[in-house]
Amino acid sequence: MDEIRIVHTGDTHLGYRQYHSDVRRKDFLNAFSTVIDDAIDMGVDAVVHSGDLFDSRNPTLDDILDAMGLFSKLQKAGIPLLAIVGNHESKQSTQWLDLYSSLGLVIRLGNEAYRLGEVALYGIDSVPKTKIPLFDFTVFEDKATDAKYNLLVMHQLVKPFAFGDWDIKEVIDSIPFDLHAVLLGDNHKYDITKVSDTWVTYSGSTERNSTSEREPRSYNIVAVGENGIEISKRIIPTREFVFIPVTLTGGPDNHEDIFSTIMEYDISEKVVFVELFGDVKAKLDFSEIERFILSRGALVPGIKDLRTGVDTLADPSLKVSFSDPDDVVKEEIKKMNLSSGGLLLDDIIRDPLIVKTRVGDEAELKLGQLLEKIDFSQPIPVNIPVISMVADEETETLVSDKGNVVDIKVKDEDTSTEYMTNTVLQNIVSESKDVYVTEKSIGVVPAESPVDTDVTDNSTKGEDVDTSDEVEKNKKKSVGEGKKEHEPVKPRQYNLGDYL
Ligand SMILES: [Mn+2]
Repeated sequence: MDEIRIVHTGDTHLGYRQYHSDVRRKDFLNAFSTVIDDAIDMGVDAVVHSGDLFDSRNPTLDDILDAMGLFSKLQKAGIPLLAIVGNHESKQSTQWLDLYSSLGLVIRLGNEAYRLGEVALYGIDSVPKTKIPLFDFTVFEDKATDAKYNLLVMHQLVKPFAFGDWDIKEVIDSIPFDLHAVLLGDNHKYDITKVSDTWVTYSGSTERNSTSEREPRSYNIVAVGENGIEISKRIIPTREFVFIPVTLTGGPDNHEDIFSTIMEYDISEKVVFVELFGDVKAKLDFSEIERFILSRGALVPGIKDLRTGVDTLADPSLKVSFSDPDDVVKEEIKKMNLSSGGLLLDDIIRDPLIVKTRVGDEAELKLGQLLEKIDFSQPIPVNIPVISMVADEETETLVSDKGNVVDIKVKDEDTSTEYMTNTVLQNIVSESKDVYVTEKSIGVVPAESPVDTDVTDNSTKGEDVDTSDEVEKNKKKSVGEGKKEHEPVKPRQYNLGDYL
């Protein structure tokens, strides 16, 4: 048979403005572009993309056009791009890949074989962790072809690799025909092994999505020929990350020690992290250190305070620093009166120990545990401090004749922040003649806040939690109800957010 050569890449995360840097966003595009150029130079038979094309399910128009530009290059070179959907760009039904597919730029892999000579390729889009046990392998029944080799593309964390949710052996054994290789995305770390004579490999991400991705980035070249399958790794040149360890000794001038250590490194145009160890009592001005790193020509300055016990020190001058906006965020979050579910999600998203690809699973797990503790037969728990009501012309009260839904705009006197509350009155209230507001105000949303962490049952669907669409809908709903002031309003359904 003629040799078939395939470039296997994935986790390109186009549109990721890492460290809020537009240059980093460009880096992610450049890395993928390098892979595409290599594929064209090598004249391979296909490029396989194993998911997470975009960093977000809502990429910008620039991201969409950037991707289209790369895909057009491949198309002009006559190289098909075969792809599956990852967890990051996954939409409810129609996918971004469908847009490119309708333009003839991408072929979505699924349970129908895509043939390249003696090679048949199949794909399984990213499956949320909770749906893995329910996966229906019968969709692959009668889908075998006379191809000599079968390749499956997936976007999943699999065993026997670390953090695996799905045992790849189960997949190999359950597909009703022989698989010769499984080409994977999701784990950003290159890896390869053989499971029951089947190659199983991660190409790795094309750019560093976090400081934990220290190894050089890479893609795979899969060569399928008379002698079987050979998989080799190619390194992608990407922007350098420099880690500068500094052990503070308690000497008179900590900053000078740090600066002189930084001077020993070439950090020009690089992403630079100073890692602090040693004397926990050393007083430091992080913003000054960051300014110094930038003055030496670095692209991104960062400080990792790895001194043990630094968090437990009482000295506030150590805790508060300009360079640590997390502290400011914490303060602001306190003021937002988030529900316990909202706080939990916030914690997970900000936890530096939870890698981005795990956020969805972690949220699902922790919210699940929270849900198990809640007795839904009980009235909604009060977990929001009562905000004093201001009865002036700015206060709008909308009550139906039946009177069990009230939307009230209230003002927090301390902060003069306006809130819209969806206040559910208990039945006893609606049955009495006097309509009054109970203290069971729930789901308090700052009226002008662009960010919302109100948890609805939809947001527990797993993977990346993105409730922004939901928020918009809720806001519109509130406005809509406002217009029909005197029409009866339907009783508000409790949702999970009310309980969390
Ligand atoms: Mn990814």
